[in-house]
Amino acid sequence: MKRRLSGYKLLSFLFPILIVVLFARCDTANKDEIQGEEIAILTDAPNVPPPITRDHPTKVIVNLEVKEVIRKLSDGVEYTYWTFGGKVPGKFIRIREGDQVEFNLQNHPSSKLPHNIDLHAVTGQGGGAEASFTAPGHSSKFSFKALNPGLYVYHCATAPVALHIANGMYGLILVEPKEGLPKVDKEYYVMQSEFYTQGNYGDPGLQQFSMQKAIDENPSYVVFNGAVNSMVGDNAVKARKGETIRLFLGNGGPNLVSSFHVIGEIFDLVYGEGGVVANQKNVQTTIVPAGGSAIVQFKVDVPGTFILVDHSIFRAFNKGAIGMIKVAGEPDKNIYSGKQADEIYLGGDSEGDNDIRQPELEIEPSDANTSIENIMDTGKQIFLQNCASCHMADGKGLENVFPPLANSDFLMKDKNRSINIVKKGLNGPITVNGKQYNGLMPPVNISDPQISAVLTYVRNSWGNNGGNVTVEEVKKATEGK
Ligand code: HEC
Ligand SMILES: [Cu+2]
Repeated sequence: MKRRLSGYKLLSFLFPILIVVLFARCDTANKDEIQGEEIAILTDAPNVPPPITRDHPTKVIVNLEVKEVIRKLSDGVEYTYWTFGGKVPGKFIRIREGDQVEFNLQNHPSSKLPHNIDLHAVTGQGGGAEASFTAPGHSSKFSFKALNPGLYVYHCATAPVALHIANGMYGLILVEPKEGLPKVDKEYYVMQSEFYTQGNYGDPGLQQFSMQKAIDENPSYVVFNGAVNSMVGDNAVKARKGETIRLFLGNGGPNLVSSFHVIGEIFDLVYGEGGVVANQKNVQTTIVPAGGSAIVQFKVDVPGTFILVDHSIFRAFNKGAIGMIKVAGEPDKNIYSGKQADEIYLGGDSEGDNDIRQPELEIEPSDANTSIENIMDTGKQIFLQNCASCHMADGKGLENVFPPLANSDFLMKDKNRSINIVKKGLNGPITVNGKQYNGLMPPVNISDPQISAVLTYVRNSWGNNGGNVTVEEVKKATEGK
């Protein structure tokens, strides 16, 4: 009797524990089991689908449509893009670690070619490439389990692979870790890539692909989000002072590695190569490999326009790799004062140093009776030594920075004004050939005969037709000014 009772007691004591343990086990099992299903929200750059708040994996259905479209590459320049979702880069896909993804790749009937998709997030043959090979007017289905969290590139892998990528077939898929990413205020999608066109940067019209330039890795365009200026001016992404921004960075290549930098900001955190561990703090420039990614996070402490660049810097100013983040809010003069003074600085401590800015060769036009050929020749040398570093040797200037002197309506309109510009410098907004410039040209420290020669050269070169500028005219124009 005593024994039976104690056995019963033991059972009644253990039973609730058993139940709890069973339930707990069920519960953890459920958290790793696929529950329900949903259709993935896909977004065009620079937008990112909302963070995932689920605490369990689900079946996610991704419907992605391949389309070949003609779109703007730059002002007056078009290109036939091959796209995942109608734009370059392709749609941003956001899923959760452990999700079971049903992937439907649809190739629009208007396509000329078959396409497929290789997602770097996929564990399996070709990242899905063979399974998703799809002829125009067809749709393919395959499934994968998102085993590894991280930010991954996807791209077309149909032969010739390099051509499909060069024409715009890439995008990003984020596999959020189970525990999610830390909360931030703004998330944006920025993908760099290059375009290899028959024409040079800015050559108008519908541009054809150049195989030779692609093989030489010499792109005409390096851009963020598929086109020049797609993140500039009204297309800039926005934030408010005090907010924390996360950028999901991708690089579609096909060839170049990006040295990604934001002018006037420091990345508080970098998740190198798109992994899920922030592995570095306080970074100025981060690498985004071709076919790879990175995540950067930073708080914006002051208002302003922060320029995104590939710090391989000719790509930024000459090939299009520029974007903008516009941060609104009240300035904080403690963190950044803005310009506090602009004073005359003569350099050195004695008069003797003042000839530093003189041309190395003293080129003086000899006599008033020299031939026009002679003056043009002298003027050209003065130009190359004093002006070409900004206005370029061919007088074409630099887009948005240095106005052209070649065919310049502004230059030719007013001879006296052009003399004064060389002598006194120029700043403030001007319009040259319909384009706005707002820069600063310092006074050029040359003699009156030199000004007369250089302006005679400039006003009679590269399509300008303006007669000569005499020394007398230079003297008169600057008198009393
Ligand atoms: C340090 C760069 C720099 C140098 C050197 C320079 N310029 Fe300029 N120049 C500029 C900038 C910038 C502007 C536009 C200023 C503005 O936006 O107000 C300009 C404007 C001009 C303009 C009027 C705009 C136009 O396109 O017609 C003329 C003319 C001109 N420069 C001539 C010259 C000549 C001639 C020399 C050499 C003797 C020279 N510049 C040297 C930067 C420079
Ligand atoms: Cu393709």
